[in-house]
Amino acid sequence: MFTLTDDDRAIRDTARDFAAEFLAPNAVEWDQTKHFPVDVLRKAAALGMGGIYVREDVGGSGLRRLDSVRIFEELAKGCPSIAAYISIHNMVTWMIDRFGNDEQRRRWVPGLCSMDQLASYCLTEPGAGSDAAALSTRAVRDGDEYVLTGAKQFISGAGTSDVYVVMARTGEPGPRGISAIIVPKDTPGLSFGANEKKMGWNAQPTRQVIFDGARVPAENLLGEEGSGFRIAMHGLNGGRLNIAACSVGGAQAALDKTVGYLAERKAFGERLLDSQALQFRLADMRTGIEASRTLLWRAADALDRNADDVVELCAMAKRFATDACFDAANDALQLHGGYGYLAEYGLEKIVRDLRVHQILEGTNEIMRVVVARSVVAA
Ligand code: FAD
Ligand code: 2MC
Repeated sequence: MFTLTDDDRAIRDTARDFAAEFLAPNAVEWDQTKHFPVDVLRKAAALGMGGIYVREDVGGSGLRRLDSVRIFEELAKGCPSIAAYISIHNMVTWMIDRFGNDEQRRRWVPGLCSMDQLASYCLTEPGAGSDAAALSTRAVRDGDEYVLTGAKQFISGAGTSDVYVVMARTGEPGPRGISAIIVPKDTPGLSFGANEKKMGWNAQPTRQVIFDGARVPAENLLGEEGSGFRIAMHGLNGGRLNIAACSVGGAQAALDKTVGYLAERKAFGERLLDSQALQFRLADMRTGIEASRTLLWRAADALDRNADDVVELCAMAKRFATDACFDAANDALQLHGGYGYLAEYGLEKIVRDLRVHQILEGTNEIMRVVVARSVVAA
């Protein structure tokens, strides 16, 4: 797992080169102008990054989760916000590939793999975030259609995305009354809230998704009625790893910038890089990032093998990496002094982008809930 083959390196380097050429030079500007670069997303898809762990017969790259976390680390070195959107898109695309029937796979997945169509994941509601199984958006069967009513909150890509996988209640209260339904953007009765004003993740839109009697064909049901919560959670296991990988990439980029900066900057008659106090800070940052990467690869390997402890390993990796890498990025800002606080140095953007990784795809408190359950049950 820790010795990369030539193929592993080629996959990683493709993402690294793409990020260096198309993401890094534009990241600060996209953040400031709130620009969502759909054309650049499609370039990433042309390199196989629209359906990384999706099967090849429908246009996917057929790679492993281990490849995926390495790819997202590299993409996030260029821009954590864009990397994270691509990770959400991959999560949804995989859910349709994994849980869809043949017809659904053939209809939806190729356009998602090429990113001609973009995807959003709709679980959170204004009244149900961490307690996702309490969601109240309804999907009522009416002949050969479902009629959806309710609202989803904080949906990444919403308004731009073409395909929405929506977790909605079709039955009893609790997780077993929830179904996953594919809702296309042009569905009558579907609308979007304003683009939220956010601390970070500004290069991608976040909006409410509102269903007012939105009708979709019953054939858009993913899996069985009542299996939607489990489908959503299976998607999130890999999603949590990819978000954690985005934190690793952001923090590594911040550390690399810091070493370069301290080598140039002089104070008290020496290069700041020669100060042992600051070298110790760099050592701790590097250790936090490396420990995150190591746990992440271990969890990705468990997901590839469908290991018994995969759920808690994904939660551990998400919690640990997003905390440790936020701290490392924040330290990087500190070591840049006042310049770290200026937008043009790119540090404060990384800190703002990484902050939300401690909140979304399951807050880090919820990750502790998941891990604690496995400890207590053991
Ligand atoms: P709450 O659930 O209200 O939690 C509030 C606080 O209480 C948190 O600190 C939480 O950890 C803590 N808490 C809650 N329950 C417990 C407990 N049992 N034990 C200990 N602490 C607890 N959702 C989607 O479905 N799709 C998306 O694309 C998406 N994108 C997002 C993008 C952004 C920028 C943001 C900010 C959010 C996004 N989300 C998305 C929503 C995100 O997943 C939720 O914000 C998150 O799950 C937390 O839900 P909440 O905000 O309702 O907080
Ligand atoms: N993987 C696979 N299955 C899972 C699972 C996981 N990670 N977590 C739960 N399940 C299954 C579980 O096995 C059970 O199955 P069954 O019905 O066969 O027994 C079912 O799902 C219900 O699980 P629980 O009984 O554990 O449900 P509970 O209501 O206690 O909630 C909790 C579990 C808190 C872990 C879940 O609600 C949760 O993950 N909350 C956080 C919500 C979240 O992550 N939101 C992210 C939104 S997306 C986002 O932010 C983006 C940026 C895209």
